[in-house]
Amino acid sequence: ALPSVSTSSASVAEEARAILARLGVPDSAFAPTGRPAASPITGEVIAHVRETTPDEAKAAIGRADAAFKAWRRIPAPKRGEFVRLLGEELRAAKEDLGRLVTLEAGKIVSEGLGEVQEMIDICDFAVGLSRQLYGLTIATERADHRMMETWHPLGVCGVISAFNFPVAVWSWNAALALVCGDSVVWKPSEKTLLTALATHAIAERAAKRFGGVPEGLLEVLLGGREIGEILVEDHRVPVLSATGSTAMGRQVGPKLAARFARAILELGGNNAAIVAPSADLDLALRGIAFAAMGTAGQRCTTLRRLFVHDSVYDQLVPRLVKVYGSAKIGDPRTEGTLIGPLIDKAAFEGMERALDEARSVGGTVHGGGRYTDMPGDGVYVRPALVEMPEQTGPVLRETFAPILYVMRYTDFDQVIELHNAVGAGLSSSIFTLNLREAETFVSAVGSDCGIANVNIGPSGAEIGGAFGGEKETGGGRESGSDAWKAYMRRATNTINFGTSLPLAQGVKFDV
Ligand code: UN1
Repeated sequence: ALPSVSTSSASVAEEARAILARLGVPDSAFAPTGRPAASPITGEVIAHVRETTPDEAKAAIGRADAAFKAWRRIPAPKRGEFVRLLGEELRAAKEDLGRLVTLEAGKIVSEGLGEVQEMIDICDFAVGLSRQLYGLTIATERADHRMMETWHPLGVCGVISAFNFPVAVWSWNAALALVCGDSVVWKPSEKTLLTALATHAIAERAAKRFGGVPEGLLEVLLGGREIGEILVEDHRVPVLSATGSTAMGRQVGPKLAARFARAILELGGNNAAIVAPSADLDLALRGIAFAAMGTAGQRCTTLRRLFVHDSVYDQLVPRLVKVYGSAKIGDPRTEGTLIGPLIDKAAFEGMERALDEARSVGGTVHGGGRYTDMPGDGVYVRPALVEMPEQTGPVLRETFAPILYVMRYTDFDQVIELHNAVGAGLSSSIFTLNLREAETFVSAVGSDCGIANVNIGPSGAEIGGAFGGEKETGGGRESGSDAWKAYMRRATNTINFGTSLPLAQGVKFDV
């Protein structure tokens, strides 16, 4: 059970517990022997969460499978009504849930709220979509025939999500899956169990208001990797969306392929921006600062590589170094803070390793290192800007921390090649006022990423577009555009309303 809450001078843990109680997370979710859920702000343990056992996980998938069989019979616009209620409940809970994201994941307040707004946005999108799950009517070569395609619900949709967007990623998948007629089994990051419990409680409220939601439509599995593996391996889960590192994707992808399940993989990014000679440098500076330092460098869309044209390098980079030196680091609850804590000590160690390696291959490091001016055991770092002689060593991989590698360039074609010469292919951007450069960057011969922007940074996408990337990013697409198709199965139907049986391709088979 949750210890009682005193509201005066609330610590992180006390405030989080008060929110959990307000959002209706039941006492049964907690147990003294459970997994400790800590806040990266101070390192305090907020609560001990009861983990899901393997047997419970299998039972939950079974319930979800049964729920799917009932849910698929509900007309899609009615399913949309459930998602509309979910959006309403999220609106009502926005302050609390956003705050809990801050307390459990360490995001600054406006980013915590922004994450919940993203959940609301995808619900709105999905409600409209629930009346637009269009198939085609196709011209047929046979007389008195009609050919069409129909989109049907697919089954249980598994969702494995990461700590850095602890609630939004679930919603991108769940809102679409639900209107598509699927049930959803969610395995959140073991680092953000509390926001998952809170989200589940909010969804339960929407379910109660809707009435008649089949039991098991939304399930949550809490635990470590073993629990995720159960979801990956269970043949009753025909589609699985997994967000995390490329290393995780390499494990999960083949297992899904082996049982012919559909994979929606959202893996690592090594996102770059190009600053061209004509760039609006004030705008570029702000775009770069948010994309590289926001969320303490822990977005999959974080800007990690910056190519600056030789002719503007000495104007831009010293200004950037100054911004890096003055960006406010600290408690993400405090107004004015731009950079909150890293999720844990391992993240800091990864950052240190990358910076050491950068130095060893000729990089000049500005900033970096632990920021120790903080009470408690949170892991705070100074963001690092590293001037690199070339794209080599740690620049070629994703380190989930606020490190920006900066390189000079002179030739546009060459910089496009360098831009694309990394494993990941998630997001990208160019700052330029030159039409040819801008259009080339977003053309077939430009950026090879799933997201390519002009005069804004690579992060902070809205939900209307399909989100995801190519190459080692895994190829999955979530959220907007036609990403919904991954959550459904397509049937092609040919209907003969005539009295003869013409065969396609003119084949004769007279018996
Ligand atoms: C992630 O970091 O996992 O585009 C997703 C963005 C956010 C999503 C990031 N809308 O930065």
